[in-house]
Amino acid sequence: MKDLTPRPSDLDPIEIASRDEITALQVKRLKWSLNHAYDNVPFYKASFDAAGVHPDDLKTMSDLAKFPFTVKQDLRDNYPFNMFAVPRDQLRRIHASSGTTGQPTVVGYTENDLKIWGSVVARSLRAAGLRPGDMLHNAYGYGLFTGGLGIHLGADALGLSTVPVSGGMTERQVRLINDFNPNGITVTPSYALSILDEFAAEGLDPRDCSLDVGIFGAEPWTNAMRLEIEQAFDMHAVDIYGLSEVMGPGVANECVETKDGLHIWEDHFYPEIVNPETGELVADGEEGELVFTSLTKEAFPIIRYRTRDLTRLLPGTARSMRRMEKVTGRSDDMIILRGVNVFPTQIEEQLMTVHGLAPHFQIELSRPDRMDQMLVMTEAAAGFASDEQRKQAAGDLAARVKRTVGISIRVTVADPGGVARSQGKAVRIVDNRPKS
Ligand code: DLL
Repeated sequence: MKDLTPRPSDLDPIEIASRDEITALQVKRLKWSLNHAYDNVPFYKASFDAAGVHPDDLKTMSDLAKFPFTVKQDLRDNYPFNMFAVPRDQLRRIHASSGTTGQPTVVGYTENDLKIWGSVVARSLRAAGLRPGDMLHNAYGYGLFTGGLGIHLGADALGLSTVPVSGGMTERQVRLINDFNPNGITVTPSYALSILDEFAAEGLDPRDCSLDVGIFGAEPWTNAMRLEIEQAFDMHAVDIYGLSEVMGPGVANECVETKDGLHIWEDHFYPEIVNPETGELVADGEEGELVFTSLTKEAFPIIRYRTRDLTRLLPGTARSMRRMEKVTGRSDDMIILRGVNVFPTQIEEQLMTVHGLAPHFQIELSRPDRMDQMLVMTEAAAGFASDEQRKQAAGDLAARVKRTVGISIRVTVADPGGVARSQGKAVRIVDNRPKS
């Protein structure tokens, strides 16, 4: 793999500034952001007042813990535009979550917000090893989803030439990669695997293609999956994180030279980790739920937003800004199986080590006889089609999960291509348990 380490002189000075400088900037910006939210969004005025706090109470960053949380339901209750802090004519863009689980969440951006979004995505793409003049194959979906257009903004800001291919039409993805020779690809890790399958189906070796780096996010994926993708394409694979409520992609990104977790662009997004049950702050290094406060957003300031994503904060390495460990999963995706907490990423981690299984899977939950059961639906890797080989692989996966996670599961191994694919975020859990 190519050495893609960016030159220090190419970085934004704040990326390698001292912690004192970063904190001073954060305090200044946080004061502005709290006042901006309080003065312009009735929801924040009411919630701060109810908690007995005022933006003037913030003297240091630790005072932020006195302020109330914001949760997804608050955004739904204020559908579509009541969380916005600027008049409608100041808006330049609207995005929204898919809303498959209820009322969609709508977010907005001013011109300045778009500029900042472009700058943090540019920083992310540069951290991944891309440089001005490179070509980017952008296979995140374009539309209300922030992935496609958010990455596009950053690619423009960095000076890349973008192929705005969006998700889907997998044969065309492969053709364009082979014909255009892009340096990088941005795509969900699960859809990257579908693209990989298409290379194989066409008898092409993905290691021969031009890609030097893939920038994967929008859903959880493991280091085991990183290795699989890196080896298959002979390219670097780095993690990009973000959420619409906080901005979109580019809230945090891994550096290609270290690949040790995602540096949070703390000059714009302030992270905290709380205990998901009690809401109490936990120290850096401890696992918990990630909470974000925007420091510079105009149209849609967000204060102490409970992301439901589970991770921990770590000190900076390649940059001064703190890192978040790869997200284990969302608290909503945590399965409690006969008392044991399980995340789909734990199944993925084991699956990747089993010989003869392809890296695709879906988890089906059911409750026969009032006992929860987990069925992991996998598929055979090409060349592992015999009944004997499949039986062995299924048994191997069940044994590994039993040993490492501590639960008994059933495993099916379908023909290659037998597990449902997505063109964006993978659907990992199919919950057939009766609704209580
Ligand atoms: O998924 C933004 C995005 C687009 C990020 C492209 C990265 C690349 P939403 O649709 O609002 O926004 O979904 C946000 O997706 O709270 C996480 O649960 C999950 N997520 C995003 N990035 C990662 C990641 C975009 N790198 C939700 N690892 C978040 C794990 C991720 N989960």
